[in-house]
Amino acid sequence: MKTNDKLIIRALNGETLTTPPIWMMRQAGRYLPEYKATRSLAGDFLSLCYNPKLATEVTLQPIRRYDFDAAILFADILLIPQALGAKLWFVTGEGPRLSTITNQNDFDMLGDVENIDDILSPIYKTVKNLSSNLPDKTTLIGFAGAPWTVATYMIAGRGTPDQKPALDLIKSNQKVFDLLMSKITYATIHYLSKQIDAGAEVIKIFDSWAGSLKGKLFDQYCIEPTKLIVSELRKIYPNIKIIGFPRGANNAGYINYTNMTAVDCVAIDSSVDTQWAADYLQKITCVQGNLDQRLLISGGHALTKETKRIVKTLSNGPHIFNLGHGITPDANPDNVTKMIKAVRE
Ligand code: 1CP
Repeated sequence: MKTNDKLIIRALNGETLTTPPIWMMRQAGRYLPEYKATRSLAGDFLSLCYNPKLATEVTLQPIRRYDFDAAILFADILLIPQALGAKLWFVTGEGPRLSTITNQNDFDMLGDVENIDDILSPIYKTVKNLSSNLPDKTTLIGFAGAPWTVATYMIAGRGTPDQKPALDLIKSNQKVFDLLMSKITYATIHYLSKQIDAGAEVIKIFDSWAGSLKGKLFDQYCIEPTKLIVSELRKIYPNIKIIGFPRGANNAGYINYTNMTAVDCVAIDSSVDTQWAADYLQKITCVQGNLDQRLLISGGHALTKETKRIVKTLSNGPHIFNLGHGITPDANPDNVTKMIKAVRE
């Protein structure tokens, strides 16, 4: 099937479809027994990311089980910091840890953007594998973290509830903060170009912590770097489709982000009122979202009802059905089947 005939691409081209295409953030993950089995074969999470054969396998697992309309490359947003020379490891049950960047010295220790492929080339191999192994109708999504979200981890050395270390660095040493943002931005443009060269048909930019940027900071550090990434990619690949996810932005933030970055689709989290999204966002772009991922733990009638409500509310414009955030390890795989049935029937 030609890329333009695939359901996800049709929605991204602005078409209103009778049944929205569907995929799920973190669709390859710990809620699936087959994922856990492959992950233990790899040894640990990072070894899995850098093993093209096994990363291809876990990307394909949710496609086989659920027949989603898109596959998302199995990797992580924190591979860019690692490729730039930050130390990265995962603490079981806690999450990622990185060496921190808090001053000019730390920044100077980072490597050159030109050398990131020394670390990242296995990821391009995975994309290439996927490109030739996916079912004909399935769209291949590549991704990266947005510079702000990636910077919050590089500065704090871990995930934080309020991104305070990064917000503090903007105040205490904006020069180093800006240098870091710029380096991440150019590394991301390069990384995403290589994913597209290898066969990614759609790119998603995850700004998971966009919500902690308020006022002018949101424009400066969420919108501006994303806009640059989008425009640089389109110079090389005029037809590439891009989904942006400024999670936690307020309504005005979502609208400005959509208008200013020129993404083809905006992904909304579950705190966004679906009717508001239909009335305002969907008038200017394709909307992706926004089922509360917690419903996949509890399931039941509430899951079916809420799924149908979202599909109906967004049925008058281009829509890609998805969750408001990633599926959690305690979700029940059978509830995913239920959700898909509610979307497609
Ligand atoms: O133990 C394990 O198996 C690791 C769990 C896991 C998985 C499955 C991590 C660690 N990352 C991933 C894969 C992943 N991460 C994908 C693969 C594709 C898919 O969706 O199936 C993607 C797109 C990501 C993106 C990602 N990583 C984001 C952005 C999206 C989001 O969830 O907000 C972020 C913030 C990360 C960082 C990260 N990686 C892993 C964890 C536990 C975290 C979050 C840490 C924190 O809470 O701050």
